[in-house]
Amino acid sequence: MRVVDLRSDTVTLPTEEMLEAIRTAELGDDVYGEDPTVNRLEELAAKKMGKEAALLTTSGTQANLASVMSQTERGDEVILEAHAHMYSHEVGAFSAIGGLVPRLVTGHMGVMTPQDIEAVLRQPNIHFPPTRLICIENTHNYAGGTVWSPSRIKTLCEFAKTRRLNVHMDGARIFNAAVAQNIDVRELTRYVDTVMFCLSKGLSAPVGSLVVGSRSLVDRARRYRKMLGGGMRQAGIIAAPGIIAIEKMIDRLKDDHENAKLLARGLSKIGGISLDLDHIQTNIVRYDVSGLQITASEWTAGMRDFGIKAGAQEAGRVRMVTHRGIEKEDIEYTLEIAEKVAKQIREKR
Ligand code: TLP
Repeated sequence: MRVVDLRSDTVTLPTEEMLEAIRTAELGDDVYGEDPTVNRLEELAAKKMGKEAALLTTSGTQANLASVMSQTERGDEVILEAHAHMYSHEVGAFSAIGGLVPRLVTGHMGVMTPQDIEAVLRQPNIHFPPTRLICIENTHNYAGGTVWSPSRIKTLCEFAKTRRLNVHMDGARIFNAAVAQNIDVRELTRYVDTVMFCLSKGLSAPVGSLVVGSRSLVDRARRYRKMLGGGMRQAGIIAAPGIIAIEKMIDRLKDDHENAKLLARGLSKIGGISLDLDHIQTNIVRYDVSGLQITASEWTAGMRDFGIKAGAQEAGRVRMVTHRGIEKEDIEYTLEIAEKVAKQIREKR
């Protein structure tokens, strides 16, 4: 059966060139700082993001955690958007391991303004956990891959500095945000203190994420990575495909964005499915099937019978993510099946 896997861009497999780079990578013990391939990746990542230093981690979750721990003490309060991945999808690591107290702010399409944050800031008081950090997510996963613009980031970070708060950016898909806005990624990283980004999503590398920031923050994050069990030895086998991901896999993200728009336009025409086309800015398509009077998992089970894999979320929310390996024809096929499944559901009622 033809299979179209739209659950996530994390399902992408390494390219042939990546596999060859893994086989031939120069290796050493990275806990001693002696893996030349890891060192090369970290230098490249820091330069690409316009920061002093970088740190390779095992996953986005570990990179986010090491980043926030390097800028906080246990018992501190951290401001996050209400649907932030760090808050909702990282097993509570943030509180369970970092000892941090979340303060949630509802943004608009994943973006928060200084006014939104001002509204939850309190004067220092013996009763309150001290607020230390603001976390932003670019692109914002739950809002449907929506982007923060450079000016929104600048405004927020300038505000944060006046309140002596640091800003961490969960940039798991930061290159999608840069490509969608046709800008250099440094426009998005310039004002924030730390950024994490993933090699293993749209960029197709098999494993790994990076933390970037000032030398002193990255040194602290390196200690926390070790504490979290992320000190790796011959990690050059992870870094080698990561270098190719950064050097060669960014420009093609625009194809994923075009496919996402095509998919969204098609889905929006199917009776019973609703979605807001303004939210389709990168490679994530979130839509609601409640109009068909079914749950998201009933919908994804119906699609799966025809080989189309999608992610079911709460109530009627479904997510599809475009990535390397998904071509225009796969989107057309997905739309054909979606129409067929929707028709079957309507006829059964
Ligand atoms: N997101 C995954 C799942 O966890 C949902 C996905 O398929 O989208 N920040 C953001 C914004 C993310 O989307 C993810 C992964 C992470 C952090 C965590 O990265 P990993 O999975 O490498 O720990």
